[in-house]
Amino acid sequence: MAERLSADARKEALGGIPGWTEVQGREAIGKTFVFRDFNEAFGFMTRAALVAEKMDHHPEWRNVYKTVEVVLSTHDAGGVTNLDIELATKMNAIAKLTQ
Ligand code: HBI
Repeated sequence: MAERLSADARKEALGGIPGWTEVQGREAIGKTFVFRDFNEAFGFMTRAALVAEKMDHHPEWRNVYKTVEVVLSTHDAGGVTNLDIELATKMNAIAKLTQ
């Protein structure tokens, strides 16, 4: 089971994933992706969903038109783990391909 990251480790990890920040009021990280249109936004979600399923690690996300708000935390660990950092990294890579 993935280990919960300490506040310092979380801050350190955030340095390596551009655009991701701590979520206020809970141990989670978040990022809002903005795409050209809904088609691009949903394409991102489709690809990210397949990656998440393969990892067995799933995002909390909300899509409004061309915007996708993502929050990541590891529910089983009660905080942020390396799985969240890994999925965030992969989401950044997918977003680059679809923007
Ligand atoms: N996704 N974000 C997140 N956090 C979890 O703890 C988690 C998950 N997806 C699947 C999953 N846990 C399974 O391991 C458990 O539901 C068994």
